[in-house]
Amino acid sequence: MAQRRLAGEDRRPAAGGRPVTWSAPGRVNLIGEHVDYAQGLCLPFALAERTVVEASVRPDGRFVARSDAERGATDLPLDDVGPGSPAGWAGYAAGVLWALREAGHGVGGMDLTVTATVPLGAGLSSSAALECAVAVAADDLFGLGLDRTDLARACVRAENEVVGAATGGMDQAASLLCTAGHALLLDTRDGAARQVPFAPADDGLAVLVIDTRVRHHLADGRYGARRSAVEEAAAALGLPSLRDAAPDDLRGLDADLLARARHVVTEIARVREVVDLLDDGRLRDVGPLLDASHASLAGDYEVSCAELDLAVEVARAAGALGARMTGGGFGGSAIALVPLTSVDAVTDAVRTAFARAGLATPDVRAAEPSAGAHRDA
Ligand code: GAF
Repeated sequence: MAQRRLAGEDRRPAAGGRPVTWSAPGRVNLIGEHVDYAQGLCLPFALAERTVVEASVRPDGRFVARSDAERGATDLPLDDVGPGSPAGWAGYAAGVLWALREAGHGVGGMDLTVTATVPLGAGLSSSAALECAVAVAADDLFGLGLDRTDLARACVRAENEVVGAATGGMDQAASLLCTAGHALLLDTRDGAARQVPFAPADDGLAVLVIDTRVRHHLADGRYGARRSAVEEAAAALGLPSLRDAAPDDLRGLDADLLARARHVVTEIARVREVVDLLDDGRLRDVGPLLDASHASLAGDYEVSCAELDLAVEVARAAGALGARMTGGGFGGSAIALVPLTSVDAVTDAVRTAFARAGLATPDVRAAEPSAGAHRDA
């Protein structure tokens, strides 16, 4: 499906021409969970699993999309794309074109065929991967010349306004800005990003991703309720966000808001500690911070579930240096930092524990810090 890139062809519209492909990765977040809508710090890295879009311009101004995961095509005039339309997975893709047009960019109809290796609903950002692949395709096909921050903004608007999921911006930034061999230190207050060298295998380690196969849906109420609580806590404290709140500042909040706010404040502090350790070449020492993150997400933030807790607990008992849920939670995936010598033992222990509990077999695989969105060669 991928075709060779010709020199100087990057921004040439392909109207009537042969289709080419763009792709964008899913991500795991090493730490900094549920803080991106509180102007916090996150530390995601891109997965090798990607969503590929074969795309071309449609001179008739229609948006037509097919996916290998669905029967049939979505086909509507681009003028009919907007909040709630089209419904379902195509809204993430069409929504990007809508957001680019809303921002005043000259985007027309597009034909898309989507093939994904990012598992859907696994908390690994399959939605952002689709949005970002479409964004880089549109940028190239319509010669927009936008930078990645502008593209990320359009992807977030697609998700917030067309799909109606009130997510923050971490996943889109990760999919567009991550580079191979690095984690991305993302400051969601001002969008500043720094590439932090991250190559677990060089330290004899692996980051295992354990997909519990419990599927979540971020457009449901629980994610939005957490976001509202965090905004309410900041307002009660008279702050624009919880970014600069200290644990002592939270006194006076009622018990529920206090717990939610305490997660955000402590999680941002943990990101700083992990980055300091990585900068010092001490990846082995981040395990306890991953554990503390999980405890905070499960206890104070209540976004874990029995299957994620089981994966984390069993991975640690079998030799992981630390483990936590990753992504939005309520299902999806956990990560475990594991010595290479213990990868098989941890994998087997998790699978066995799930089987004993009568649960579906989790998918367990090592994550390789990979490249962000690009046009395929
Ligand atoms: C989901 C959201 F899309 C992100 O914006 C982020 O809030 C994450 O959950 C939790 O850290 O992936």
